[in-house]
Amino acid sequence: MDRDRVILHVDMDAFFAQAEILAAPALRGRPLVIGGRPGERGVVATASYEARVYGVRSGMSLTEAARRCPKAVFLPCHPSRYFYLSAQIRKLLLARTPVVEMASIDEAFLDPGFPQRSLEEGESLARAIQTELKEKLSLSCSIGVGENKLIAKMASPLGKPEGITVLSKEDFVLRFADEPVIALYGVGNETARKLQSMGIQKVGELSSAPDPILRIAFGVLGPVIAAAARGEDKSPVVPSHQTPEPKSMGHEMTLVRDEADREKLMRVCLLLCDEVAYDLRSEGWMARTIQVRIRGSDFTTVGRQGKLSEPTDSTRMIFRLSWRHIDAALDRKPVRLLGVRAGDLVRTVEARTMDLLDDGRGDRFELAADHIRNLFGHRAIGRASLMRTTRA
Ligand code: TTP
Ligand code: MG
Repeated sequence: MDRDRVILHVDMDAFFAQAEILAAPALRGRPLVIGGRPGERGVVATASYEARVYGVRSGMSLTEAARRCPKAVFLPCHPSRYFYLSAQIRKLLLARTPVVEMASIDEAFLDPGFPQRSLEEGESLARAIQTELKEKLSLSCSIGVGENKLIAKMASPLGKPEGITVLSKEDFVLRFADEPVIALYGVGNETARKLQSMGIQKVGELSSAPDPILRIAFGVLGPVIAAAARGEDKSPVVPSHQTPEPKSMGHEMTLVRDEADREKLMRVCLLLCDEVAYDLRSEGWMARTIQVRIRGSDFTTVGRQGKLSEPTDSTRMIFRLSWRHIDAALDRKPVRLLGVRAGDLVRTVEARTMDLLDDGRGDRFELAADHIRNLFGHRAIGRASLMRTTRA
């Protein structure tokens, strides 16, 4: 068989929902909607397959999801859990094959570099990976196997959930010929509209469209889109670079005016701690030490460091220690810059059990605030006491 490569595309099934089930196993088998509570303004991040039966989909409003499936359990997102699991998945895949490209938080392309380039070999590797993810991480996934990234990526959803789909190029052409062009990986709304205006509706029609016409409409990309419609794709699996683990996370703020007012400085400190704690929570870290930096109007800089009583990602705890050190270092001189840095980091899941929901009210507020920030942007929410602080 004249085949260049065998590529696998691994994609977790209802990823955020599975992560929530790991944190609270009693949820298994129930219709779950992840993204927030029914009355909230946000949208569904994902739904378990039990909820999808009722027509609940990613991107749908929470209100619509509640209408379609009133008995579903609605949960907010917990990004630190998902980042942590994603790193575990990556580690497991890297142990199986050297070239792993994490394409998003829950999907990866693998290039096992098989010398025989047989799809059968790809299928048995897929089966081994699926079993290992289930046994070691209790996660189910679906895997597409094909001779390039395009085919593997378009094959993996076909068997969801818990499926393995192997497609040869010939299978691919047959399977997608009658699908609308938007079904083709890489073709977005804009391209699809343009193709439609040219009378090209289906993948099959695109595969035989003349290159010169496509070139006029899409430039050099024209022939590439047509090749994709024929199941051709030469793009390599690019190993995701291992982002080095951070040693610390910090924020600094130069004040609009040099400031001596203690209450205003306290608000700036709270804002900085809120940002540091948000970063920690988003990436799944807890800090064991805090460093603060205070620069006076005369540019003299003082640094202080303190140890937290236990690892934390809580704004409240980080603020308490940071402010104690900043306050002790203030000497009536106007301040030009404040900085807060969290150090000696430890992974959240190693620092405490997975269930963050059962924590105190303060933490619950912080998780809810993180969720709103993720949906509406970083400046969408703050503590009431921060509202009057302006950023330099
Ligand atoms: P997907 O892999 O697209 O979806 P999924 O894993 O939930 O379900 P499946 O693959 O079985 O169809 O996305 C991975 C995660 O990304 C998903 O669990 C939640 C998140 N996500 C959003 O937050 N918003 C979205 O619109 C989508 C599509 C996903
Ligand atoms: Mg998925």
